[in-house]
Amino acid sequence: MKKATRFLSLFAAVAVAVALGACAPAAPKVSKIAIVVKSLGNGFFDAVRDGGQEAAKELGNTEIIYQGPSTPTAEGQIEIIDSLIAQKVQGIAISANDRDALIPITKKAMSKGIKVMSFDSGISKDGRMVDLVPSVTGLIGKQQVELVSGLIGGEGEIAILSATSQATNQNAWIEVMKAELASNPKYAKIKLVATVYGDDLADKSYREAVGLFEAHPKLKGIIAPTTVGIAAAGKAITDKKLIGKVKLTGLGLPSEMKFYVDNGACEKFALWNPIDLGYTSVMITNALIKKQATGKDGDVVKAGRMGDIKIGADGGAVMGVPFVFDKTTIEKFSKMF
Ligand code: RAM
Repeated sequence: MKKATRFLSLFAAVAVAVALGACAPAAPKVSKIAIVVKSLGNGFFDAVRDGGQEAAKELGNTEIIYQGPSTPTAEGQIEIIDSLIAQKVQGIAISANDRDALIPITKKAMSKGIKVMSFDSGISKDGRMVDLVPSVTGLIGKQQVELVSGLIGGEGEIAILSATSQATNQNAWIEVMKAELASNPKYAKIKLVATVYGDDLADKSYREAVGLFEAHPKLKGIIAPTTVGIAAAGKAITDKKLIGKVKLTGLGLPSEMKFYVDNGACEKFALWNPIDLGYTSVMITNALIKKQATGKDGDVVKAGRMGDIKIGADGGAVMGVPFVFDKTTIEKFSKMF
């Protein structure tokens, strides 16, 4: 009898333990989201990473893996994605160095269930589920032309100092700039004399800027639609004592441009908030992972403090409107990004 009681209480204890085990919440599953950038060492992408980490913290159970090649090449990004597939990450948000070259590897990732989106610099539609642009491409391109025109008084020679020749984002903006210069009568007296590529490397961008001064002595303005390029051009204009002679605008980080706004090398430039861009990208990748969105036209992602992000045709999404910075606002924004 005693034996039977002991057996029963042991049985009851085991049953309770099993039941408790079944009810206990499963160990939290951590989503690994990789942010893959054009290249490391670029302050713009460091700010994107910070925004991504902020979103991950808010979401909980989310780990950010921040990676990029040392120079902005598609080959470097392909290697990274291959290793992310092996690491079994759940999502990848990438700023692409080439819109087409990455398609086979991102398709491979998606075939393994990894959710892939591009942001900033997109992959063509077959290679990702969503493509988030910081602002409407047409708006960015037109704003750049308007800025340079304002600085040079509506006439004279200008040049573009871009990032890499394969960059999806810069190439799309440049296409708009060229169309705007060719078609808008306001810009009839502005002549685009060269488009050069500094590859988002500070030293190469600096050399390209100096090359422009030498090749085009009548140059009045530079548009550098890259944060690396505009800062390098600011330094080149300063070093070569061309402040006031060659006007500079483009897309820059206030923290990197404050010096050149203060010394007059660059009176006005534009950008969006890269922290917001990283934050929004992680929110969208998370929504894809959690199957709250698939990237189809009409999907809406609840992106925390950025509100609702609407996915449109071909998985395209837009974040907001670019800000313009000048000496009245540079102080405040240079402390943020
Ligand atoms: C550089 C990169 C990035 C671009 C910014 C404006 O940091 O080329 O892709 O969006 O500039």
